[in-house]
Amino acid sequence: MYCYQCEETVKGEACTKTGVCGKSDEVADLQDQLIYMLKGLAVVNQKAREKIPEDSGLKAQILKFIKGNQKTKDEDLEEHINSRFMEESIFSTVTNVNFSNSYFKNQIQETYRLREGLKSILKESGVDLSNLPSAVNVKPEDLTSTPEVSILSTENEDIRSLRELLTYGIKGMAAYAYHARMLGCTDNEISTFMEKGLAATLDDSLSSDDLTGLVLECGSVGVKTMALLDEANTAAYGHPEPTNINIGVRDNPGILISGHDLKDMEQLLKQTEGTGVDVYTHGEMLPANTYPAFKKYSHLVGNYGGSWWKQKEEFEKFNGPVLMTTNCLVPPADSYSNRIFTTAMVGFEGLKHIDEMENGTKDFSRIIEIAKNSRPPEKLEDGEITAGFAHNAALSVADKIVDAVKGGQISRFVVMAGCDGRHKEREYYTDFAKQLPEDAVILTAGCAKYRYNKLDLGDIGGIPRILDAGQCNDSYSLVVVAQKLAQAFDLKDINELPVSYNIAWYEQKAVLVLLALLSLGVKNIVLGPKLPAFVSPNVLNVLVENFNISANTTVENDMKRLI
Ligand code: FSO
Ligand code: SF4
Repeated sequence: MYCYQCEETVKGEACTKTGVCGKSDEVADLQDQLIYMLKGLAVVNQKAREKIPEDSGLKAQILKFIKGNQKTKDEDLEEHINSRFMEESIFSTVTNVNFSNSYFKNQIQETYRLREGLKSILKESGVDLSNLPSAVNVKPEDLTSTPEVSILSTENEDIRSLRELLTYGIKGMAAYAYHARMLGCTDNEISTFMEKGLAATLDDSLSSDDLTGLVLECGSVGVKTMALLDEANTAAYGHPEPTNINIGVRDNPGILISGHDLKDMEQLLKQTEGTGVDVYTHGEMLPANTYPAFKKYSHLVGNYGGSWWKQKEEFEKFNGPVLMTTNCLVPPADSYSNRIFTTAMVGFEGLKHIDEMENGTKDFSRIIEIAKNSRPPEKLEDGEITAGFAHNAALSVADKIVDAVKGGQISRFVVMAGCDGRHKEREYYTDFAKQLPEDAVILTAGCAKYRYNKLDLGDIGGIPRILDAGQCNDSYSLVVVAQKLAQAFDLKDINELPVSYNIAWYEQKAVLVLLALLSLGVKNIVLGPKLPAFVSPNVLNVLVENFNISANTTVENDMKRLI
């Protein structure tokens, strides 16, 4: 294995024996093989998209094949040629999503079947499929002896770096596009970009400049993807509202739900209503407590615990079953693994999995039955945290914010969005939040907030000093707010706002968020706790020259340069 896609990679270089995340050598290799197969499928998809407009019968033929061959639920082929399958497969390779050998073996076979089926239909229609990259023709049984599957097969370290940066951005995009799709929102531009980007990583004729252009394009399609997911979430569940979220417990048995999938949240709340079982959020599901459609359920008690990496200790104490809807799953201890359920792309050998049914819904009754016989959760803490400042709520107090800036009560906003992680060095973010001047306001999204969202930082004229927009994808909200503030202050460039960026990253969704910010022209981002291992010195230079990105240093030093 050679994996360096996340921030916690060994020695800031790569995991080569086993993953810090718990991923085995075999699963890491299978993930690389799947990504390689998907690149081949992306090339074939592109060929189909080119041909369909000039061959009306082809579309019906492909649709018939796809529907008969795999679990795609795509209705409209032209829009969604294998898109759901692609999104699911790519998403499953994101850090901490799926650890299951059998899942990846099966997905590789599915990719092969789809690819070969599409190829034979295209050949019959006279499409020339010669001179295509070998990923278009490789057989699953030959993957282990195919050198190109390995990241290291790209010898030029800058080309390798850009290919991986693009691939990881696409991984984040696939995850967000999948959640939007679950709520009925799709965009053909996103699907075609994912294919274009994956195919580009196989193309030896592309230069560093070409790939850099694609990396930035990934960021701008990333903005669209986050906007689409925002639209999907808010259309289905309303706009998040400022909410004081309970972090204590009640005496009933409970179910803990983690991850990002709000549709799973909705179904769980509906199915648990009136059963005597409470529902608590964990990690990235915390913002669900701020959506009007979920707040109306009195058995949604609040949030339990902290961010993803604390789950071993916290799931143990929760006593009831836990539903993992997306990352981040930590390989569970035996003591509680029998009450962990995975769904969607999350997988771990031996854990129980809830699949979607034919009608697109899920049956959580097995989880509810276990909950009924569980002890209530053990109390971890008491009190409340405030969240729900996505763009709609933040902009509803925009006048107040603008006045506070003009009046000097607020001197600066610091975007401290992104991720949390296991390592002690992330205490930096707690210390940074504590040491901020009292007239600075934190804008956050993602699980990074758990490093400081329980601190009592107070408010400025009724505006909380931590404005939490929601999940990592809700970083989009922060951009909307920054753009509106720039308008209110009559500034042409958002970099002229009194906003600094001190961002923490961990996995590939954060890579997409970062690329999205760069595509919007955001400069001077400080990134930590470590710079990505997959960014080569020359690629870093490009980022420094164009965007003045830098690594975080010490709290004292960064405070001076950011505030
Ligand atoms: Fe990931 Fe980061 Fe969303 Fe966290 S991007 S790690 S679990 O902030 O949030 O999925
Ligand atoms: Fe290592 Fe991160 Fe890859 Fe896991 S995802 S194997 S921790 S680099």
